[in-house]
Formats: sequence, C-alpha cells, structure tokens
Amino acid sequence: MIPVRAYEGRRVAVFGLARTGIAAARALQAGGAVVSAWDDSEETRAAAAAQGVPIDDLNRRDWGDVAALVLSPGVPLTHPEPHRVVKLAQAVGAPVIGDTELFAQALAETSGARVVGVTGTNGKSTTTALIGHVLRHAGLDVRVGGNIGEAVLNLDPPRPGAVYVIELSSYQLDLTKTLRCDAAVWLNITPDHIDRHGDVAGYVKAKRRIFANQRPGDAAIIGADDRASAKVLTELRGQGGRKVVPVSAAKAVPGGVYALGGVLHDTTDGQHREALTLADAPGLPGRHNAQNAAAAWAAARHLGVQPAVIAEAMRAFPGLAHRQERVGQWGKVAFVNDSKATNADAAAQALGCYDAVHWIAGGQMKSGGVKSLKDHFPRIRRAYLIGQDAAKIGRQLRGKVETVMSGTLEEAAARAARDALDGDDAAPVVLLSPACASFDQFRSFEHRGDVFRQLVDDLIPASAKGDRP
Ligand code: UMA
Repeated sequence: MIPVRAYEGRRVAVFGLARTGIAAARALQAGGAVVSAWDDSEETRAAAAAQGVPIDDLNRRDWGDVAALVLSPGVPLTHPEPHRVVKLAQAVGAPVIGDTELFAQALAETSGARVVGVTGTNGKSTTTALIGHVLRHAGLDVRVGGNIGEAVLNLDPPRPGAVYVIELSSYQLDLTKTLRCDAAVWLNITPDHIDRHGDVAGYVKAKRRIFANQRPGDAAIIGADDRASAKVLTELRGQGGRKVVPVSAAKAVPGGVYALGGVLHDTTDGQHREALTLADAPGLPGRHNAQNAAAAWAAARHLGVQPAVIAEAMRAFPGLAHRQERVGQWGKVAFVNDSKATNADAAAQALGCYDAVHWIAGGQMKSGGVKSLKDHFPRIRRAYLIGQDAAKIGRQLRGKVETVMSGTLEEAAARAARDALDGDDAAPVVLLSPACASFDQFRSFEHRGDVFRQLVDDLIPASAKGDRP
C-alpha cells in the first residue's frame, strides 16, 4: 500500500467504496488523514466498515472541514450530471480528485520512481500487462495497476528505481491533475463512454491529461492510426519539449515503432531495426496486438531496455488472462482461452486470428447472437455449443457451420480437442470465445476461463506438456 501524506491531520471525503475507495481510504489513513467514507449502497458500506473504513454519511455532514473529495472513477463527475457528493464538494470549494491524483501526490514526495501511463479506447490492459512483463523480464522493480484491476494505491510504495505501469481510463484521468508520466502511452481513440464525457471532445480532453506535466526527456508514445489520435500527435509535435514517438500497425512512421508485413520495426534511435517477427509472439495475435506491441516496445526502449531483451520477453508473453490466452499446446493443437469475449464483437477479434478453429461458444446469448460473425464462419471447423442458449445459437449457425450440442464446457473441451487432433489441419486451435455471458453456468467470465484452463491442463497428457507451437 502507498501511504498518502498530503492530507495529514485533515479530513478527506472518500466516495465509492469498491476497489478504489477502500484502497484510497486506507492509504489516506496510513498517511495521517481523517477519512469520512460513504457509498450509495448500504451493503457496500457495511462491507467497507467491516474492513475498518470509517463510514460517515456525506449527504448529512457539514463539509466545512473537508479538504478534498476522492471520487471513485465509476461515479459520475460531470455527465450525465454530477453526483450529489460532487456538488457538495464543489459548494465548499473542495477539490474533487481520484486515487491516481493521490498516487501522484505520494510520488511527488519521494524521488527515483518512474511512471508509465497507458490509455486509449482499446488495448490498454494488454499493453499495460505487456509493458509490465517486458520490464520485469529486464530485471526492473515493476508494479502494475490502475484500471487493469489493482487499485493503484494498493501497489507497493515507491522507491528509487521502481517503475509503475498504470492503466488509466478516461474516468481516472478526469480526476487526475498532477501526475507526470515518464512515458505516456496513448493507443487509439474511438467514440466510447460518451455518456460520461458529454461528447467525443470531452472524452479526448480527459484522455489528453495523460500528457500533462511531462518534461523534456519524457516520452509521449502515440498511435497514429486513427484520425483523432493523429490530430493529437500533430499537436504534441507542435508543442515541442517532450520526445514524441509515433506508433502504427498500418504504416511506416519515421522516428517511431511500427508493424508492417508481420514485423515490428524500430526507428526510435534514428536507425532502422527489424525488431521482432510478430508470429514468434503467439501471445500477441492479430493486428490490434501489433499496435499494442509497437507501443510497448517504444515504452520499454524509452526506459532503456535493450532490443534483444524486449524481443525475448515479447516472444514469451502469455497474453492477458481470458483474452486470447494460450492455455495449452497438445501436439499441433493450440488451446486458447478467450472467455472475456462475452459478445459477438469481442469474439470476432479472436476468430479473425486463426485459420482452423474448433470454436466453443454459448452461454447467455446477447441481442443479435452470433449472426454478425458470418465472415468468420468459413474458418470454423465445428462449433461446440454450451449453456442455456446453445439451441438458439445452433439455429443461427444452421447450414453454415457444423455444430455439436455439447451442453457443458467439459464436454465441449474434450470433444473439440479430439476433433482437432484427428483433423487434417496443420495448426488447429481449440478456442473458447463464447460470444455470450457466463452467468448461466459460471460465476463470471473469469470463472469460466479458469475452468477451461484447468480442463485443458487435465486433458493434455503429461508426455505432451512441453509441446510448442
Ligand atoms: N457508486 C455509488 N454511487 C454511484 C456510482 C457508484 O455509490 O452513483 C459506488 C458503487 O456502489 C460501488 C463503487 O461506487 O461501491 C464503484 O466504484 P467504481 O465503479 O469506480 O469501482 P472500482 O471497483 O473502484 O473500480 C474502478 C474502475 N471502475 C470503473 O472505472 C467503472 C475499475 O475499472 C478499475 O479496475 C478499478 O477502479 C481499480 O483501479 C473497471 C472498468 O470497467 C475495469 N473500467 C472502465 C473500462 O475499462 O471501460 C473505465
């Protein structure tokens, strides 16, 4: 945990008591602040109280002595309208900040730790995890957190040489003022979370805060493949000061890192280097991952990691749990856990990455089902359908994809493995990418993926455990 001393002896209101709020309350208390914490949910308040968080009804108290309001990112700040507590804080002029701001304040007290911030509409979590993996491989003292799941204030305290790799959502950036990123990574922008930011301009403005406070010598690593990001790239170049490193998965970008023809090219030091053959990094399949890899490469280079070390780490990157995660290899058959794909759009990304797919799908179907995946049907050898809406999905696939009504994930995994081993394809993939919610058979998509990982481990005979793609 990172103690926050900036409010020592003063009262701080903490609103929202899930991951962010609990961690913030603890960090503030450890730094000597007086915490008044609240959440709209009674159940959540009770759970927080049981963990020692001081509960104090912020709707009823006098805000006169409140030095700041720490708001959880999921609580509306401006749109559709400010939450009631935000208005209460604003009425007394108390700053409304987030846990990332507290982190920045704590970091300002100690020197020698570096920060890599990662934002963008898509790919943030993979890129954050990948940078963390590469830096760890290079022997650095690395802590990974933020929007990826671990509240940033839960990470180990700063010390010289440490590197924080922090995924930053637009919600978190909206509540952050003084953070300075040694390397700020901006991947891409497509309209998202407009309900919370009012319009695309508001969303972009929030995200742009990742570049605030940067100094000469810091790096802005920025995707050049979409129009909104290209505009920000031009603006940053015009500003001067920091080093601007473009990344692309579509074109050569001088001075940057780009993926072309399945190869990552690094021109960051003025020379051209073929850095990595992406096919050698099975944990990073697909074009979207090519951009993630390019950005992670640029960040690691900026922190001084040698190209050979980055390449080695990327080849060994296992991927993020439940997102096209390689969970096993049995002879020619690869097993991929993409349980996070709870709708057809998400499943499309995975289906697009492989040529011969034994597809495990089903669960609680979302509206539209799997019809939108028709372009991928030719590569599906068989679909093994599970869960409550297996029959509905079967009807959508009828006459286009051969289906097997498996019922359970266990049945599906066993049958798919057998079919894939027996088939004629050179490199078949057993892919769990359900395009459905998991709640009919599992606690969560994570639970579904964990069960699949275990099933695969049980299926693969000991003699085949070391098999490589
Ligand atoms: N709450 C209220 N009143 C409200 C709204 C919420 O009291 O009007 C309370 C809820 O009862 C709940 C708490 O606020 O107790 C929820 O706060 P939160 O949603 O911020 O949840 P955390 O667990 O703190 O999770 C947050 C991020 N959540 C969001 O941004 C919505 C997590 O990102 C992040 O992993 C975590 O902090 C640690 O940093 C999740 C996310 O969905 C993964 N992010 C969005 C995304 O990736 O698209 C931005």
